[in-house]
Amino acid sequence: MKIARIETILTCPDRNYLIVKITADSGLVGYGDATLNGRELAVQALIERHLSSWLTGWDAGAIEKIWQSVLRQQYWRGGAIQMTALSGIDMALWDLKGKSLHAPVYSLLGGKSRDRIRVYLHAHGVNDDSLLRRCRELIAEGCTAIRYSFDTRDPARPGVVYRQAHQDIGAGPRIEVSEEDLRVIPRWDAATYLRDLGRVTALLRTELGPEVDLIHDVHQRLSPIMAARAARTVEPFDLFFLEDPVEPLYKPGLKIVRERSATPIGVGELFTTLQDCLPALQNNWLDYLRLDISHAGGVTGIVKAAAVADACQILMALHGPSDISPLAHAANFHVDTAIPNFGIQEFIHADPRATEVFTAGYRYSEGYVTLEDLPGLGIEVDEKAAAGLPYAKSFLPLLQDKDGGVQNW
Ligand code: KDG
Ligand code: MG
Repeated sequence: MKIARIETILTCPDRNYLIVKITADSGLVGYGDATLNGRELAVQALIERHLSSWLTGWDAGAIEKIWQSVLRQQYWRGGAIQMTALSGIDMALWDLKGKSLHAPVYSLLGGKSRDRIRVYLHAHGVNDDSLLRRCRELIAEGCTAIRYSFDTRDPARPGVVYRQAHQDIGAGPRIEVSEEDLRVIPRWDAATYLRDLGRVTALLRTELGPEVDLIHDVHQRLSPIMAARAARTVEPFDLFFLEDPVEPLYKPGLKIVRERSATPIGVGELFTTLQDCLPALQNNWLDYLRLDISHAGGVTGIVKAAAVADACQILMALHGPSDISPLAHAANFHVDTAIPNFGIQEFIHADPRATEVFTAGYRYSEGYVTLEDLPGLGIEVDEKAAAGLPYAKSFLPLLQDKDGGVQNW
């Protein structure tokens, strides 16, 4: 089975997704997700203008060889744009292989380690009451793990609140902004946030009881010592994990957090290679590795990283935000089904418009996702519907401190 064509489909069923479509000489088609939120056009150009004609004619079944070739031929190692292109191609090749063998991808990865996948959902509140209400709604429908977020008051400007960018579908504005809105940079204050974090976490634990697993994403904003304080502050309230407490490019920052608190730590959505993860894995500076399957080498890259994490007794909690398509969510679930060291999976329900483009290859019910037993990744793409929903330029936001200094959003 040879690669006859590699194409991309850029579509916006409510948010932008870049789909890789690989057609084999037999006519069989495989789909992958190469979405890099806010940089979709760069990845599309890389695939269409640098990679697709070169890879035409290759043996579509030789996934590892293609993976290594794309990685090494570019010479300029790693980086989110290149690794996203590789991830989308890899995912489409696994989809194609599964379809050609009439086998779900998980069965090609060693088969089922589990029958269903435990997921966590997002709850955002603009105030304590609305957050509690949202958490209770999720719990009532069977959810057992919740990632909570909240808005933070601006102490320098009475009445002004930093509206935390979040992904709780239906609970307000999404994380992406227009170019115009990107010029208005919100302000955020670390000390106020830390106080809120302690208060809100205590409230949730008291009101929701000991059973529900709680997760909070710091989104890389704190200095190592402030992050250590955050981890200690939430320690009595028994978090499932505290996510991205520090800037992940500087990995020893995690050591400072680790040495000062027993709050479990989840990190990894900004790592694009196994080598990025190694210092944190080898030193056990984290408990949950949260790689993104569309940015860290696709199914091939994630399975390799999971094996190394397993050797270090670290569990996988793959990134499953709103900005990956149902194809990448499905790829996550196939890996989650097969690997031994599964911890939990982040999950966001697709916007109803996405269901016009992607068929459903998995089902969510009461805190768990179950894969349908379909060949490949199990998701089909309605290309006509995708073409009717064209790309809409959007950006990830920016944040500044009280004094105007640039901050991670
Ligand atoms: O595009 C950026 C999002 O993927 C990211 O902000 C989501 O941090 C995130 C998470 O944990 O889901
Ligand atoms: Mg995150």
